[in-house]
Amino acid sequence: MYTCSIGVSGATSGALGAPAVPTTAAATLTILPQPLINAPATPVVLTSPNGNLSAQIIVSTSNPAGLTITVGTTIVTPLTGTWLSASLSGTGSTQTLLITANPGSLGNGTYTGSVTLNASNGANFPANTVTIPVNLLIGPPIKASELGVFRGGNAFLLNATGNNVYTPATDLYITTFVPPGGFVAGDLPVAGDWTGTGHAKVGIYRPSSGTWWLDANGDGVLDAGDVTTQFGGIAGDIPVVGDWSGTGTSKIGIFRQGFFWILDTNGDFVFDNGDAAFAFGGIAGDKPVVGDWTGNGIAKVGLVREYAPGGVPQGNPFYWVLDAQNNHTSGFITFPYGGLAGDVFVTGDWNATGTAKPAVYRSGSWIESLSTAYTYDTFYQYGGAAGDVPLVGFKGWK
Ligand SMILES: [Ca+2]
Ligand SMILES: [Ca+2]
Repeated sequence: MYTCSIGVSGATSGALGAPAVPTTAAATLTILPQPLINAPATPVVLTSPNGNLSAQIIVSTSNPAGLTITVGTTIVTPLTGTWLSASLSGTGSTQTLLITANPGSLGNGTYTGSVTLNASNGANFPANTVTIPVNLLIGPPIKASELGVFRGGNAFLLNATGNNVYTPATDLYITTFVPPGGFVAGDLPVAGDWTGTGHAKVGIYRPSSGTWWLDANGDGVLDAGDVTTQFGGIAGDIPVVGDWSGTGTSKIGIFRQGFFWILDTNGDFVFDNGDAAFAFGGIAGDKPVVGDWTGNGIAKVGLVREYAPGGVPQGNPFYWVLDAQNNHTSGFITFPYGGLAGDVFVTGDWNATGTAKPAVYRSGSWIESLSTAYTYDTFYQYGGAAGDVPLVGFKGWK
């Protein structure tokens, strides 16, 4: 509060010449604390057609002067006119801002806009403003993972129609992707979107030499457009495939000696600077699994573990430990799933939600979880011939 006084005085007043009487008037200027809007100004990312098209933000106001204020919103959508909307609900010092995108017929791309919060007590007494950027990402639909098996040690049977049943007319049966000199016992199938075209292609890992042959150009034969590389090769190395860096292509890796992960993070198919090597695991019998557990586009590691009281494992693996935070040390997702003798642990985005879910492959039955509740939800029969090795086509086979 500021105070002052205004003095009025003069020598004479009017024609009569009477002396003026000085007077003083008090004046008071009161500056009240400004009302404040508190809300995070971090960008809101909305995605279509898979993902979230709305977001809720808590908006609080501090109003030390006790004025009546109303929070309003101003919406800016520079690239188009109508895809972004916002509304406030609640009253008092805490309200909820709902930001919603309506993609309509917008094409693939990134659209930017913003929502600005403003407030006033209605008497020309504005609060601060908070501008929240909004990014709308529209991309191709996420495709569900599809089933497949590696059969007879030399052929890929792939459910390329995504219907989870064997369909002779439309499924892929690839017998022509063959390593130089032919298959040898122990060759393992791998699959990934080696080039980012939006579907998985096959490959082969040879444990005895650490050699990978990847059908990068997806034509079903090993030819000039493909990848041949060395990565791993120590006895016991288990091949893993995932998009370790979220760039949209599948990358190779190795799970070594039950605890050590070597991942080709930079995607050049050789181990070099820029790649990742870390410990995660270490109880005897740990089985590696990988997948995008959280839906942020980055594949992460996981294990399926045996019951191990006092560190002494016993029984079959059944207990999943997923490195959801991708820090290899904490914040794990854990749950039991499967666990019969012979279960093969696989993962996939079975229902195109954007996150990888578990399944067990059991003599040709695929027992899938369709949510991150990690419960048994459905099962399909695909493969099941003696010796079939399950193979998941992340993002489908074609
Ligand atoms: Ca090829
Ligand atoms: Ca590399």
